[in-house]
Amino acid sequence: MTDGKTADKPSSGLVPDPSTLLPPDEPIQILDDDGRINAVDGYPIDDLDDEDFRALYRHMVVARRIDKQAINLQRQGQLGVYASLLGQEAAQIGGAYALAPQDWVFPSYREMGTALVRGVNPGQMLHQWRGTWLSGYDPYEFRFGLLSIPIGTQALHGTGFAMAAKFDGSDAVVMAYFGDGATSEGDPHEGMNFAAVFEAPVVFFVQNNQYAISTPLSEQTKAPTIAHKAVGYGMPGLRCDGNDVLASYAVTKRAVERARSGEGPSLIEAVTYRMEAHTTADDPTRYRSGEEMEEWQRRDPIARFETFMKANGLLDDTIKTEIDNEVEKLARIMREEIYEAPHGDPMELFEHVYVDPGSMFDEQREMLRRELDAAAETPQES
Ligand SMILES: Cc1ncc(C[n+]2csc(CCOP(=O)(O)OP(=O)(O)O)c2C)c(N)n1
Ligand SMILES: [Mg+2]
Repeated sequence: MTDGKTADKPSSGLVPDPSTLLPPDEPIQILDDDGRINAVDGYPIDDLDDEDFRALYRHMVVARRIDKQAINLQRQGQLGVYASLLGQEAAQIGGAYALAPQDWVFPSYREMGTALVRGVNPGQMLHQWRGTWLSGYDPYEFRFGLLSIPIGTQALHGTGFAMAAKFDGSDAVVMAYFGDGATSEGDPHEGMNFAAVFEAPVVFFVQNNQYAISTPLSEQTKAPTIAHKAVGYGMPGLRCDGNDVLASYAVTKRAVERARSGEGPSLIEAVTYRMEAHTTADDPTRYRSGEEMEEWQRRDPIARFETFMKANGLLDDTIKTEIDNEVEKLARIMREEIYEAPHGDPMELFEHVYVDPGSMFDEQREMLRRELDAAAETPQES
């Protein structure tokens, strides 16, 4: 290995000029609030044609409606819990649309929209929320890793995978998704640092939805923006209006192309808002105001894109029927998968954790077994 960029050396040794890494003053926006396209230098979308616009719209609307179905399944007692993507459709769909089939996604738990773009069966995704098993799909089939519930761990998985892809000479790019809250955790820090040093082909896609459960962004970080954190790692910080599907696409495409051409990782901050509760177990009225919700409702990602679609004659009955049919099909698949699925055995928690479990682990296992036995003997209220 002689070019200094390959496996035997971590990096090219080039130290970037920090001013080239800074995010733009304002998040990149291509589709304005009135649904008009304003071209932005360095973020072209001329590779998108009418079919792509239709596909982006269809994915967003289907994601929203499927998400609602998942919430309903939880309310019916079919799922233990579920984390909604409502409000984050543009960030997820636009970002994922910039990926190539050979690329890999390492998702957080909120990535139903990203999963749909990758072709994952949403019914199989729900097994993790039901507790049947870790997932129902084959990650290798869709190049979509398992949903990561521990915050930010997938940043490490993504970086490791990207480093391995580079060592193998593959042209695959990895997208690791996490939230604003996760940027305060150690795992994303280590993942981003390693990725920068090893010039790994990974894009860190942060959906800044303004909250980590009840903790607002203002209590999460003193950084000017999340994208500014990239400078400290030596990678570009990009920032987009995450409620603008075209900006999410163009900004991600730029980062993906950079990674694929061997120039290393980037950090994207997609500025968006979680319109639903954190999960079905949360009550957001306890920590955010109705005015704030209304303010973000006005920036609804689907409404804005719909204005663009209508203005350009792209929204006809054919696409509406296509969407209705797809939603009906996916909702049926979700119900069929989940209604018949067994509940997982809680004792499986202890399997596949340690090669050599140790005594404390054994004690915990026995404690849970005793609790389950006691619960089984206690008559249930009907
Ligand atoms: C390591 C770890 N610590 C704490 C939690 C509990 N927890 C679940 S979600 C969450 C907030 C995450 O917020 P953010 O990263 O902004 O993602 P969002 O849920 O907003 O998409 C926390 C603290 C966890 N799952 N894992
Ligand atoms: Mg968040």
